[in-house]
Amino acid sequence: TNAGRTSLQEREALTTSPLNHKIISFMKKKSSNLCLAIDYTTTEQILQMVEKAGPFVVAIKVHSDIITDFSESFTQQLVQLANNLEFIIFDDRKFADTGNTTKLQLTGPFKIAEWADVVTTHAVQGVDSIVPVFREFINNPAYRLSGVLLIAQLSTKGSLTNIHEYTKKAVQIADENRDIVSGFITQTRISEFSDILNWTPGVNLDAKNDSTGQQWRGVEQAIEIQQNDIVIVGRGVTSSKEPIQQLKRYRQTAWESLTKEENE
Ligand code: 5IU
Repeated sequence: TNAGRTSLQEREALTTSPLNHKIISFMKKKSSNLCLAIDYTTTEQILQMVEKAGPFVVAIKVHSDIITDFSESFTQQLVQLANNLEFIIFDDRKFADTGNTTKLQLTGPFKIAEWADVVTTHAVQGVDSIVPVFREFINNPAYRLSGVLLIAQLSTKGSLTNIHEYTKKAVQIADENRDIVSGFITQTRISEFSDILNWTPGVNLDAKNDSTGQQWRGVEQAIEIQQNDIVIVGRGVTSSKEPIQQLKRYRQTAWESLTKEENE
């Protein structure tokens, strides 16, 4: 059941993050709590999918470092689509290095901070290598970057984030820095603060695992039982023969799960 879930309205009132305000407004407007993970490797494939999928999602997630023909023209087109179709751009870069290296990676050849609304970071490098670095970019209006998602739990089999103390420390970093940490990547809701959104990968309605450690579960488990807010779906949509049909199915299922109690 959704007992104890904070409604979107309450969250909107609680959050001071401009990024989360934007996301919640997209959620309400589109009746969607879906993020599409597009792990295609060419800009043409990605942009074609974004054009079709954009209206149904609140975020598009890419991995800039798997795109074989990455270019500035690609990110310009992506930003234009995001502005027109109203979704946020999420680069799943998973920073994990010293603060200085992270800074160089955010501005390096991919210029991530200029076009991504949000990026992921691990917590393993410690608070001082994360918070001041991201704060500098997020508070600078020259950059599009406006929030960071802290990886508290991975979806993969045998993940070391399952060591309880690790997740607890990650949550502490987020809880104390909610001006920049706008969300978690997590499997289950782990923070008491309702203004931090819980984004969850590892969702597939038709398969349980791949051959390289990924573990999937359904939407009901992810949203109603584990109390996440935003579903990240990849191959369930992108490997399908009818991706947009599947996308609509995930959107509908995930939104019904999220709003169940509010509608009852
Ligand atoms: N992703 C995960 N699990 C994690 C993290 C990131 O699956 O713990 I952190 C990414 C990997 C992929 C997407 O880009 O989310 C999920 O796609 P599939 O639904 O195709 O597995």
